Amino acid sequence: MINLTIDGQKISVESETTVLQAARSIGIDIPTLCNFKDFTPDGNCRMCLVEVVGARRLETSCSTPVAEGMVVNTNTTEVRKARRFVLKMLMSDHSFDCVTCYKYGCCEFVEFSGNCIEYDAVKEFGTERVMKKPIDTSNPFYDYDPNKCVLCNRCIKVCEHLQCNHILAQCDRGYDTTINPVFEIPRGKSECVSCGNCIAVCPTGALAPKHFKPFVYTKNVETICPYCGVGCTINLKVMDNKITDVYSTEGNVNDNLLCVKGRFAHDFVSSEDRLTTPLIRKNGILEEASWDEAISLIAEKLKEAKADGPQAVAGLSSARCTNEDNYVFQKFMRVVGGTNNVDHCARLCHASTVAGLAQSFGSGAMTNSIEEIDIMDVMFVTGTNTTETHPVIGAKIKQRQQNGGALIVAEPRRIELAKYADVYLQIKPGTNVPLFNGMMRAILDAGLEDKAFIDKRTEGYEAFKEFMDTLTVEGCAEICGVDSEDIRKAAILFATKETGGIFYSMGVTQHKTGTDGVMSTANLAMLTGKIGREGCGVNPLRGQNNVQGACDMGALPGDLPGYQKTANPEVVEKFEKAWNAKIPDNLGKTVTEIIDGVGEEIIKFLYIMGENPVVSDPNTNHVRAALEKSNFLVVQDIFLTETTEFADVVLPAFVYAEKDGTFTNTERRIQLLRKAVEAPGISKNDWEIIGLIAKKMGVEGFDFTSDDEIMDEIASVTPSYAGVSLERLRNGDRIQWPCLSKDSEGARFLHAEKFTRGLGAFKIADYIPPEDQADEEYPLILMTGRILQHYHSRTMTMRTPGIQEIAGDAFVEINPMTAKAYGIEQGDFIKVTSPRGVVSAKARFNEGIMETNLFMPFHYGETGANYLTGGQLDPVAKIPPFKVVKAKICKEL
Ligand SMILES: Nc1nc2c(c(=O)[nH]1)N[C@H]1C(S)=C(S)[C@@H](COP(=O)(O)OP(=O)(O)OC[C@H]3O[C@@H](n4cnc5c(=O)[nH]c(N)nc54)[C@H](O)[C@@H]3O)O[C@H]1N2
Ligand SMILES: Nc1nc2c(c(=O)[nH]1)N[C@H]1C(S)=C(S)[C@@H](COP(=O)(O)OP(=O)(O)OC[C@H]3O[C@@H](n4cnc5c(=O)[nH]c(N)nc54)[C@H](O)[C@@H]3O)O[C@H]1N2
Ligand SMILES: [Mo]
Repeated sequence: MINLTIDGQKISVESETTVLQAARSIGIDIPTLCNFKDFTPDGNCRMCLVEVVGARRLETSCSTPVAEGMVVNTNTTEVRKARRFVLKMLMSDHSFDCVTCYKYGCCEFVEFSGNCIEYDAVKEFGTERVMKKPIDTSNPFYDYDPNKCVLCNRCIKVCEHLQCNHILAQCDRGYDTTINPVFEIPRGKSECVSCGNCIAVCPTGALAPKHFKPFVYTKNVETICPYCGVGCTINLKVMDNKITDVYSTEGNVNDNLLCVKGRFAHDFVSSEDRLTTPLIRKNGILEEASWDEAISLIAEKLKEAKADGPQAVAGLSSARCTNEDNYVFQKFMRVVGGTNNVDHCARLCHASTVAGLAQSFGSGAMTNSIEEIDIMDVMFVTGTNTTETHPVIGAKIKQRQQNGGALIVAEPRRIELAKYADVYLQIKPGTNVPLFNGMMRAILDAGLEDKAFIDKRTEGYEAFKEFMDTLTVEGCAEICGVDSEDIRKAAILFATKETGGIFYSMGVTQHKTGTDGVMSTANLAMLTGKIGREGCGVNPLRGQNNVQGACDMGALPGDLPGYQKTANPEVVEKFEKAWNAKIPDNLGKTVTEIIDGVGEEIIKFLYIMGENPVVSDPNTNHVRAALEKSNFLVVQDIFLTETTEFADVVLPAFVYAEKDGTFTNTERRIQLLRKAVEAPGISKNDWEIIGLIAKKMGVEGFDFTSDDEIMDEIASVTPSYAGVSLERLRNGDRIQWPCLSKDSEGARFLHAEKFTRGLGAFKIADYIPPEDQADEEYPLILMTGRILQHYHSRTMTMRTPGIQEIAGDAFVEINPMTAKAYGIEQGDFIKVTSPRGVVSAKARFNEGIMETNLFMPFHYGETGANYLTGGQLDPVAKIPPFKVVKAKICKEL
């Protein structure tokens, strides 16, 4: 500890502290512009000058370390004079068009200037230079006005240390200095990912979104982002019932970071295309109808279908909707529909995780918290393009890597994270199981298994070890198409670090062997004792904003809320009592089985809430043919979609910004939505609509009047949510399930003392090749997935012009060598054919993809990759093999 005196107060602080930090720790405020989270304190703005007694000149407190016996004065006449000079210089170069500025009413610079009237700083250096520098308007979402820039470098720091994109630097010298992408490439043409995190930290309006409304006129509402499962907190600025801007704040899951969708893609909320009234198909055309008509028709058709028995009714719930919506939906299906045929997109997503981790650990959820990334010594990332699909988690992984964490990446494509990896394994698609087995073999060969952990916490090790003894690292490496030495390197790196986490997503789950892949992640974690401790765990990154919640709420064919099994008579009895109704005890149908059932005309009534299976399910030709035959289809959405083309009734629902209620993010955190705008037309809350149908059917138990009431019922029947209430969340409690009581905050990481199932189970998973193998007719393997800018079937993202500008067209990623062999140039249309269908899209060259592979995003409806997908499901999880599709290509003439 170091002792010093600041403004007459004696304090002692840690030795690494700066004078600025020391002063702030005792509540002395020193003005600064360039200081940002104490990153590379560079004394750049010189606002934080202080007097250090005995020093020859004033020192910048942000870059001066404390020293024993130091005496500091922060507010002397000389200090004030110096700060006044700094401010005068900055003001002389600043364009003061404040009333039209983005930061009008919330400008840190003006705030200082205001405070610094105290410093008596007036503009007295002339203004000829002001407003002369060209504004960079090249980015579709935001502008940079160098005439308002105070060169504080915060944007450079956020890009470098938090987003870890490293594109910005000070360019030019003296009065011409600006901050730009290196080589002064315009932002719109640079590697900028448009996260806008630089806007979030800019003290002035130099960085500002296009089309903003000044802050002072807006209402600000804090809620949760509706896109991916990270669950970022966003603040909506609302004016005239429209979201005019989104900003982020410190704290919360995302700690001020957002991605391009979270910050800029909310135009869809107030889109003219929103559904505003119920629609009923009459003579082939969807016509406006009243709620009464629509609800009566649905109730009548549901009664008819029920007369055919419970197999005739089915529902797809929604990971886009709240916990409250999902709870009410599955309860409706079971109590009113009399069926367990209820499922949702998790089936196409992390069904393998739910099935696999349930067998290995007893529960299928991310075991760590996002914040634990900061303390992981090694991160093993596989089958997740994290920086595009969970961008804020991707940024945190990059941050940790920059701060000394080791990184292993195994991916068929050289994704962004591969750039930073200590070991990058470019495995063939469909070879996750041999990759994990090879790593585990290498760990056993080196004697690095955690024997104590295996003895104390696991079972099934003997048989597992026997199986491992039949494998060699070389044999596994050959299947994966990588060097065995690289597998060894990765294995030893993972095993020898004290803490470490595995991160995975669709590249592991969406295979015929998805469940085996997931159990392999669990095997590796247990073998190395990297589970159940802080900073150690298995982390399936859940995809949708509320897919964790939709699963938790029991929108699954074999699970009631809280994964209580429909097959367990005690569970069924408990719910029958709670719901005062008979409920089915069988295993219902899954997403793909439901679509098949509709095609086979076994299912006569299908209710889809917030899903777009015509774009997102495998084998689009098959899905279209099935829905063509549908007897009665209800679609409850916020837009007309490819799926509503087949609907008999379309119901208009509220969207996230119009809702209260909760989403549960990927780290099991239950988070509160707050209504920000009024919904269009006569649309209604999702759960309210379901309640109306139940009422029409004469069934009680659905007359909820608020999300609070629904969550109270959820808590009463779901042990892991027992302590949750909306009131607690409103009061600022942070809760991650399992939350067993009202005074519990839940668990930061899972399986601490024991696994949910007691002992962790080693599971043998041998390599089973994917169904689709390249052959003479189909010589290439196509993978499908996502890109940063678009979200699934694009109903939301395609309504943001900037997103369309960057990512308007469908494309096929192809290695330039492969393209050359087919005479294909960048931008040419490629016709891609698989055994299931044909689509055309533009060629996009990517040297980071193997010559034998292709990659297509599945976002683009008409040219959708899902015309090509299909094939054998994983036998346990029933997930389709979206990641391995055999294909042939030719240049489209
Ligand atoms: N921008 C954006 N973000 C999203 C979404 C979105 O639509 N857009 N959707 C959300 C949802 S619901 C989900 S589930 C997540 C999905 O997030 P991710 O799983 O990260 O996304 P994908 O692009 O489907 O697939 C990830 C990677 O798997 C790799 N891969 C393919 N085959 C294999 C293989 O055999 N082994 C391994 N190890 N890797 C393989 C691909 O190269 C690809 O880069 O994203 C969520 N976030
Ligand atoms: N080829 C290929 N196919 C895939 C995948 C892949 O990697 N490759 N990934 C799969 C995965 S992981 C997933 S999760 C699925 C996603 O598949 P889907 O869930 O079908 O895709 P979304 O486009 O997200 O559909 C959500 C729908 O809900 C609507 N919506 C949004 N908010 C609300 C709301 O508050 N209320 C209501 N009622 N509706 C709302 C949207 O307008 C949209 O129509 O796709 C799967 N399909
Ligand atoms: Mo997903």
